[in-house]
Amino acid sequence: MRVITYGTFDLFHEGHVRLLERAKALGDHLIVAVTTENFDDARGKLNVRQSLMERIRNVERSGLADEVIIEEYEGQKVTDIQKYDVDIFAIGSDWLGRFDYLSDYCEVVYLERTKGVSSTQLRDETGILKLGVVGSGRIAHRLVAEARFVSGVSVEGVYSTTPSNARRFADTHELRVVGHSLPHLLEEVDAVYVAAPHGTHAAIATEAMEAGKHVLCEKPLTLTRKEADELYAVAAEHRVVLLEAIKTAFSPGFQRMVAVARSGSIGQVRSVDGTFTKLGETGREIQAPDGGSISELASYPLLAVVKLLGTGHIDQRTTSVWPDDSEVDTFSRIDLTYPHAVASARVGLGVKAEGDLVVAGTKGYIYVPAPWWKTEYFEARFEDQRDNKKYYYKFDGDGLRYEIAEFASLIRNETPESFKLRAAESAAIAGIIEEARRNAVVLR
Ligand code: C2G
Repeated sequence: MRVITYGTFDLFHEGHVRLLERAKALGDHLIVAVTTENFDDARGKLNVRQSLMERIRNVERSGLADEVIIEEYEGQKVTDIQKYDVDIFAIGSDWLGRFDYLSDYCEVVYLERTKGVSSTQLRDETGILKLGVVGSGRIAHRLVAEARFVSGVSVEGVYSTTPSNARRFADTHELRVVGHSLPHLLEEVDAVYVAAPHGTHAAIATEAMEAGKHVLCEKPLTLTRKEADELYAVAAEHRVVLLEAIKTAFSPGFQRMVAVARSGSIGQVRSVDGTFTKLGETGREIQAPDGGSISELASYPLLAVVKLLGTGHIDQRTTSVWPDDSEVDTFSRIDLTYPHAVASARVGLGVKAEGDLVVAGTKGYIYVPAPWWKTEYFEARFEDQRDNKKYYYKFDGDGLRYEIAEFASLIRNETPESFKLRAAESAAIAGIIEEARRNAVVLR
């Protein structure tokens, strides 16, 4: 029986070894295909640290491969299986179901993956970041799914105030640790991702940082400016990374849009208008005390505002629509005045509008079509249309992989702050959100 398996095999660890052992045991000839940088880039895998040559060498050194080949393009698996006369395609169970299409060509086997990369010796040698998840809701699920596209990050465990939810979550994602308490989870990991209800972020993040753990915290970081400032102070004191998970901030397209706008190509920025609306929300998003259009969604347009105009606004006015039968505001407009510019953030839960972003300047404007917060494409437009320019970028999957990659590389490089979202910018956003929720003119 001829067996084939594929992978990046970056920072070669015991999970890889066991996978290769299991694959080899399925037959008598094992072919291991190692991905090229190019192919990893095309399939949205981030932060691969070792070169193709190093990764191949590690696979060879394991002594488990009878043959090593290179995977360099989409669709290659179909060709390889036929070309190498393969009987069994084997891959880790984190890909369950994803390669069923190959069963037209050979047997497809999903092998149990190794839960976590548990030896600390390994961590020190290879620099794999062990991550724990606090919370077990929809966004937490998405984060784990996206983390497999970030090399050097291993999601090890979960903690939830509802133990049965945590257990189910750990089963779904094959996690090693179900924390029976937050301190228990913290003992097992280097860093946590906080996806618990907004009102609990500050307490959880503080406890984690005081235990010396890095924190990636869902937006909104906090609902008050004071708590946000305190959290960044705790991070500085304990020399850990605290990053607010506003995914847009870390995506390649959005960063480039900000850079183009701030490079002066559209002149001086005079206004920023961003909209983000959603239909069909249920659960905490539309429940008191922490739900509502502002707390759920304003982080995104406010991110664009502070990145483009800074944190020095001189006036803020908010208008919220808050229907009598709703526990929360369902549509809000936050207007900000800067010394030489204005900004408007529009957000809605249960109201649908065009979700675009327009940055107006003295020489031209930037237009980012909906969904601008998953920036894949934008245009710089001018009076003379011949000067218009289109910019295209990648935004893979849900985009959470970009924030995970940034978080991991800040930790690895011992950089306390990301220029893509500075502490001062994140705290300013918390302040604007707090003010908007407190002092909105409310329409019923
Ligand atoms: N693996 C594992 N246990 C781990 C980590 C990884 O069993 N703790 C397995 C994966 O399931 C995969 C192999 O090791 O089968 C290689 O993993 P990666 O290097 O992360 O490569 P991957 O991104 O899974 O590549 O074409 C490439 C393939 O689609 C998969």
